[in-house]
Amino acid sequence: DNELKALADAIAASAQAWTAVPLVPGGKSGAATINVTDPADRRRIVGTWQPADAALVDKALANAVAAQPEWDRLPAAGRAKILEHTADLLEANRGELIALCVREAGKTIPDAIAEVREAVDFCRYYAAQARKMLGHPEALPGPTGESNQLFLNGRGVFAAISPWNFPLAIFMGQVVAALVTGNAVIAKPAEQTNLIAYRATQFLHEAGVPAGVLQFLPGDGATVGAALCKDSRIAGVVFTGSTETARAINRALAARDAAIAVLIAETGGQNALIADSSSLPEQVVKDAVSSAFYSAGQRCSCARILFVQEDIADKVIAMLAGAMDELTVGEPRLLSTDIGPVIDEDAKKILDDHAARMDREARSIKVAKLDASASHGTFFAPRAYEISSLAQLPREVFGPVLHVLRWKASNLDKVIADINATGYGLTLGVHSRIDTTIEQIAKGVKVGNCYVNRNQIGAVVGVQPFGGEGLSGTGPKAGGPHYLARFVTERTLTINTTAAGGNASLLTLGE
Ligand code: UN1
Repeated sequence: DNELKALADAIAASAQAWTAVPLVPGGKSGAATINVTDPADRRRIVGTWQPADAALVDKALANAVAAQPEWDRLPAAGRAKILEHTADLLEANRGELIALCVREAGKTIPDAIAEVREAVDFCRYYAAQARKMLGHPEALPGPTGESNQLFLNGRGVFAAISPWNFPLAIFMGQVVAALVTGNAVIAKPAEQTNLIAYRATQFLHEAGVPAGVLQFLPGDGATVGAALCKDSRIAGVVFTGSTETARAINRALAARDAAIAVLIAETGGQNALIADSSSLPEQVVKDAVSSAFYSAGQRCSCARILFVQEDIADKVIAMLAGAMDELTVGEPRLLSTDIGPVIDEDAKKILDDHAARMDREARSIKVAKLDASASHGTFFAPRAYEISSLAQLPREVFGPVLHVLRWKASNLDKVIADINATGYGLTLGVHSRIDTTIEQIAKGVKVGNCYVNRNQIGAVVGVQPFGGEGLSGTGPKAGGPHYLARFVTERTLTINTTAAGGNASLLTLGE
């Protein structure tokens, strides 16, 4: 607790203004700098950043193409070591990184601590995976007189397009996965959180990633993101963000007269929590509140729809309203705060519009109150509504809004079918103490992460591989054992080792 208090005081006292510029060897942007303001108080300047211009995008691509082969030839263990060194640097600088997550992204202190933890975990986990997977060529069994080996190499140049909601963790996860597998990376983070991404890039360089192998290219979607995706020098894109943007990236990649690129996309969700009448209402409410409202509902994993069985619905709804009265929504620098601001004006506007529509078309259960400290930022009060049909909802609403629906025991199949009909498949919460019901739901709903009798956020790297299907993404799961496989090419080497083949000795390519 003392450590937390010291951290909170340090954040409040930190008057540091951060600066971010493109990191492209031999190149410079001519664009004017842009101010970053604190989502919790728009009068506070956090720092400035300079966008890349079109000429710099071209320079970055040329640098990456030139730098990648040598990086790919390094033993995987060497690259893994650099990731581990990066993890140490993140830990050594966690105070600054936590302050940045609070000030630039509006994260609460617990969320900022978790963010740094997750970034460290990604570095260490992918380093370990790379050692296992890429450490040596895999010898494959074959007939006598023949040797067969499988070699894995980087694909080339990856664009890493990362979101603002996990500005350090997902940025790091994408970038280090692509790097450790032997790719060069051009990182284009969300415009709202360039300062954090810039510091993360600096730590990777300090740990030993060459400047041409990892370049930082901040800018808007059109000038930087779209320009990268339509360039034939890009071998793959790793993306987290909206389903709509993932589709646009896919179209741009497909339209190129070039090799077919890989797209690894982690997108939205329309996540449900199903509670039956055998569940514990206190636990349902506790988990619904943390899954729907914490982190200001700005996780793709958040619960958006609570399906509650009719017998316990009145009780759960009354308890939910009571629990929402206890939430403190305000200044994220204060340890007493549960929920901070939403990321920016645009996000708030979408949520305000959705709330106005729900106020007309649904039954309002509760609007949480804002703390006095919330008067100068982009805050949105958490809300719960009772709706009568999923058809009332737009696709993903990215903020602290929970929609409650009652269901009857005889209708469980329909609940499952309705959830599947959204087309998304990211997280699912199940609250029940009946094994057969849990099994029916867990087997019936097509989702990537199913959580039983707990909340449905905060997947742990290496323990709960994270990612969805359908409109929610391509897989493979981040923080899981198959993630790195999509970043590599595979080469099978078959040699005739009999006299007829000149008794060729075993070649080793790379390692
Ligand atoms: C996201 O919000 O884009 O499990 C994905 C969780 C996080 C979600 C990250 N790993 O809550």
